Amino acid sequence: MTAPSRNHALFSADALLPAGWARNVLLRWSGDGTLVEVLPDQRAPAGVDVAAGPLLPGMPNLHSHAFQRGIAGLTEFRARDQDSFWSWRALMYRFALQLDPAQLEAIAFGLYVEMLEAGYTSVCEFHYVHHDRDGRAYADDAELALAVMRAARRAGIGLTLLPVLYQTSGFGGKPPSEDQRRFIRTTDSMLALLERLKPQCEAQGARLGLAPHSLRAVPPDPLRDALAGLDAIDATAPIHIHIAEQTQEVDDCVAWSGQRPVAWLLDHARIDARWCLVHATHMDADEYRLGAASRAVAGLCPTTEANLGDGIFDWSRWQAAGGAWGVGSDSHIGVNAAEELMMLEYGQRLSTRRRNVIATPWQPQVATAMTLAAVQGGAQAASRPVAGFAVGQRADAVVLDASHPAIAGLSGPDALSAHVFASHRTNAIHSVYVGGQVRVHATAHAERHAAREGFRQARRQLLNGAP
Ligand code: NGQ
Ligand code: ZN
Repeated sequence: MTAPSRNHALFSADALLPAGWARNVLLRWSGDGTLVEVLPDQRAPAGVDVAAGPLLPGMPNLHSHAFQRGIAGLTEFRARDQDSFWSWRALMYRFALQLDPAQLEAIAFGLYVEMLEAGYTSVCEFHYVHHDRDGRAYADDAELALAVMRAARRAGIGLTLLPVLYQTSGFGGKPPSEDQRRFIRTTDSMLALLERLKPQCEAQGARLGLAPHSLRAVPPDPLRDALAGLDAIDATAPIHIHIAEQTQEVDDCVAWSGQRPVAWLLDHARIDARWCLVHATHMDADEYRLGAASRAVAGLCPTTEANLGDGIFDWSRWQAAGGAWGVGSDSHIGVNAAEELMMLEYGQRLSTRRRNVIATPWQPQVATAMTLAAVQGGAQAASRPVAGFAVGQRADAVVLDASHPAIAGLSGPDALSAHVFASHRTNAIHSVYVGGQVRVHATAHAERHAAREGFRQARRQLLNGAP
C-alpha cells in the first residue's frame, strides 16, 4: 500500500456524520476495521493521518452486474427504427454468452478498482451468469461466483454477493430462451450454490444473499421455495429483485395476474427491510405508499435507467411515505457515486420543473441529504455495517481533494455540492478507506495499472471473439 494508515485513525476538519456536518472529527477503528470512536471537536493527535479534504462516508453500490462494464459504451448506436431496453438486452446477452471465467474476473477487478476510485466502498453484485457457454454447469458450480469474489477481494471493496435465480423468459412460466442458457438454475441447484458459497463468503467478510431476478424470470412457486430455502440457510440474508423497470413489464404482469408487479410482490411475499426493490420505476400511488411502508429499499440506478430509457422514479412520493433508497451503477454506463446522485436529482428537476427536490426540512443541502440517505439505504440493502461514521460501522471513508479546483476553499457542505454537481469527468476524490485500509491514495488505487491492463486485455479478446 502506498500510504499505510497510521494508528487506525483519521482526523478531518470537516466530516459528514449521520446527523450532519461536524468539525474536527477524529475517527478511530479497531484492527478489524470497525469504528470504535467518532469524536467531533477534537485536536488532531500527533501521528494520526489528517484527511486531505472533507470526509464523506463511503457509498455502498447497491446494484451491479460486473460483466456489463465490458459492453458499456458499445450500444450507443441506432440499430433499428426504435431501439429500446429490449434491443439493448439482446446485445448484452450476446456479450454475456462469450465470457470465460478469467475474462469475467478481469472485468470485475477492473470495475471494482474504478468503483473505489469513484467513491464506492462496497458493492452488491447481482450475479447471474452461472454456467459455461453451452449452458452446462462448470465442474465447480461456483466457478463464476468465485471469480467475482476474487475480484472484490483483490480490489479491496466490500461485497454482498447475490446469486441470481433465473428460470423463465416471461410471466406465466414462459420457457427460457436459448440466449439465457448461462443463467438458468433449478431452485435446488440455487440453494446448493448458496450452501457452497456460505463459508467462502464468511471467510472473506462478504455477505451472501439471494436475488430472484424478476417476476418475469421466477414464477410464484419457485419464488416461494427459494425464499423458504434461503431462510433456512440465513433468515437475515438480503433479497434483491428487479421490479417494474419497464412499462412493458408492468403491462405483461397485469395481463398475467391482474396486478402490477410491485402490488403483486407485496401480496405474495413477505416484503420487509431485507428486500431491495431494484428500479421500482413504475408504481401507482398505492404501490409507492405500501412499498415504502414495507421498509424495503428502493434500488435506484439513475444513469442506467436513463441510458436504457426506463422512466423516472417519483422520489417525492416515496419520500412522503418514508421510503428508504440507495443507488447502484447496474450496467456501469457510469461508474461514479456522485454522478448517480446528480442524475437522480436532475431527473426529479426535469420531471417536476423545480430545483433542489431531494432535500428535507432538516437537511436543505441537496448533496448532503442525498449522500446521507443513499449511504443508509445502501447499507441496508448490502446488509453490512456500512452506514457511515458511527461506532460499530465499518471505517469506510472517502476523502475529497481540497486542492481540486471545484472544491478548493469550500466548506464541507459546499464542497460536497461541488463534488456532486460540478466536478464531473474529473476526479475530486483524494483517498478512499475500506474497513480502515487505504485503497485509494492521491486519486489512484494501488493496483490501478494492473486493473486497467487486465480489463483492456479481456475486452480486446471479447471484441475480437477470441478465447
Ligand atoms: C439484467 N438489466 O439483469 O442485467 C437486466 C437486463 C432483464 C436491467 N434490468 C435483463 N437493467 O431485465 O431481463
Ligand atoms: Zn440489474
